[in-house]
Amino acid sequence: MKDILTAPFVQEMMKTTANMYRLGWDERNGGNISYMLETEEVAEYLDLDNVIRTIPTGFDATDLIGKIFIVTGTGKYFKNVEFDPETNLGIIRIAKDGTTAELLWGYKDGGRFTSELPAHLMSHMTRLKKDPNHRVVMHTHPTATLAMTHIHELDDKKFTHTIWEMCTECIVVFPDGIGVLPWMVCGNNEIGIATAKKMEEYRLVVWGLHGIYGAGKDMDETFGLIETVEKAAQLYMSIAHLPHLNTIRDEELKAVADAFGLEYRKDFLKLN
Ligand code: 2HA
Ligand code: ZN
Repeated sequence: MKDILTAPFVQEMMKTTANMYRLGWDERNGGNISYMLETEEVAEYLDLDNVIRTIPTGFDATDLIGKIFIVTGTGKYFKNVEFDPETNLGIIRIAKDGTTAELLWGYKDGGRFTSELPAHLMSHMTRLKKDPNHRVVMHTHPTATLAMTHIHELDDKKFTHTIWEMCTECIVVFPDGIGVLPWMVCGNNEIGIATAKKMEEYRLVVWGLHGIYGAGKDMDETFGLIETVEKAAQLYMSIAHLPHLNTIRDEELKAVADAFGLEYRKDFLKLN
């Protein structure tokens, strides 16, 4: 059996959480990541018959029975993951009943997965139906994106349009746009259901006055989606109060999307 700490998926979780912490997005225990793994890949590092303990999830994830995830722990700090992955991360498998997680590794201090597991697993279920290559759900509190939710209307179309207008690459990176939820209580099934519903249309979901969710086929793609929104939000926050002499017009957004041959949310542009 190989050393789990050398596994690429553990290393990726360590590097990504450290990176996000240093960007200032994940203060204290803010943020959480879940990453669906291949069973054969995990079997190189862990005895899959050895369940350390079982933890109820509090909701039904029948579609994910038998699937294995590496997930950040509840109450754990991103800044600490790289120094003690076995306490701050866990590897869980969704048990045959669909409502229990079998712990295969981690949460060494008796801990458990993030309180946002409902939003994560429900989003995984939704995105897997859209894209069989989907693997990662990431939640974080990027500063400018959050700031923008204080001063901008929380509407999918309006929010996406403003972000798209900030820099040329945005419509290329997320032609499917951004879903936006109003402020809601976090950590429960209700926000999980609302997030997963938005994930039917979008790989990015902003939680008003809280943060953002991203979904993608690997860590880089998912991080890159969020990073690009955050960059645009930084631009918005630096110019929103200034006179605007130039902007990317809707015909120009269309021209970029067409040049890259992208399916984009045409209804999010004001073209007639
Ligand atoms: O895990 O970010 O939304 C802490 C959070 C909750
Ligand atoms: Zn959060």
